[in-house]
Amino acid sequence: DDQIGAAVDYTITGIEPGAGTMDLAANTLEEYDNLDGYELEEASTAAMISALNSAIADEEPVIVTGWTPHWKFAMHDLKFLEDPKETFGGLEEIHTLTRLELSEDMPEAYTILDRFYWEPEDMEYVMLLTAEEDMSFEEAANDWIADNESMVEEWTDGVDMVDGDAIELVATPWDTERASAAVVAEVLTRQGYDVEITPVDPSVMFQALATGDADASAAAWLPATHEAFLTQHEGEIDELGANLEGARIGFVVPEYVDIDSIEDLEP
Ligand code: PBE
Repeated sequence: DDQIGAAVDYTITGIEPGAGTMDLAANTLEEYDNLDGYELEEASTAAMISALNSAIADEEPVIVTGWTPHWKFAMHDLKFLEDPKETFGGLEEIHTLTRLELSEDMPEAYTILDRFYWEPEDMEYVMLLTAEEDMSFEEAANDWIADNESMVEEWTDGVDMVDGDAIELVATPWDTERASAAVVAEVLTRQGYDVEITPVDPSVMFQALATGDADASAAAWLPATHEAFLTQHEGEIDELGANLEGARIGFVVPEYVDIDSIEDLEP
């Protein structure tokens, strides 16, 4: 079908303007000549989901900025549009970061944060419990931990208990990061920490770690989504590597939309 662009009014439905995804989407519109005249609409994740839901209810085309892991892929048949110019970076990982001194100040927490690693299915499980079973992220995290005690034991193996030390996690406000923050917070709480989670925009998250205002985060999407923020704070943040591999961001459409690539969108 060559009428997708006209049918969506040459509009891509975006999310919160502070998301890394929005910067990469804006760059995508610039890099693909066929997207001249398309607009990226700033919205919220909730508005993006409802645009997706109502388009799917009517079997109409819709193009959104999307990412996986996310429960929207469990609820609907969706696909990423291929991105031959890789303006969305290809395969993404989610990384753990801490402030520079954390390894010395809180070696117990640091070791656990450094070991924290799970699979997209694990994160999806926690997210789905909140989206479909109406659980809080804390309840869902506890549910996941109960099913995965052996994994948690690997992260905490040989680590000393602490006595109520305060630790502040920063996380971005999307479900992916609410899920990982809730699991990390629960594991650290069991280790004796007094954990606070502060939800902030990506730019604030990187800044808080660079200045030492916050201790740690499991919410950095790399190498592409948050690359600009990491580069901005080069040498000011301890980067502990991936806690999840196989993430992805990009333009997402319902499966029935009859194109496969960003390049198939008619100007
Ligand atoms: N996201 C979800 C965020 C990070 C987590 C992909 C929407 C973003 O900054 O784009």
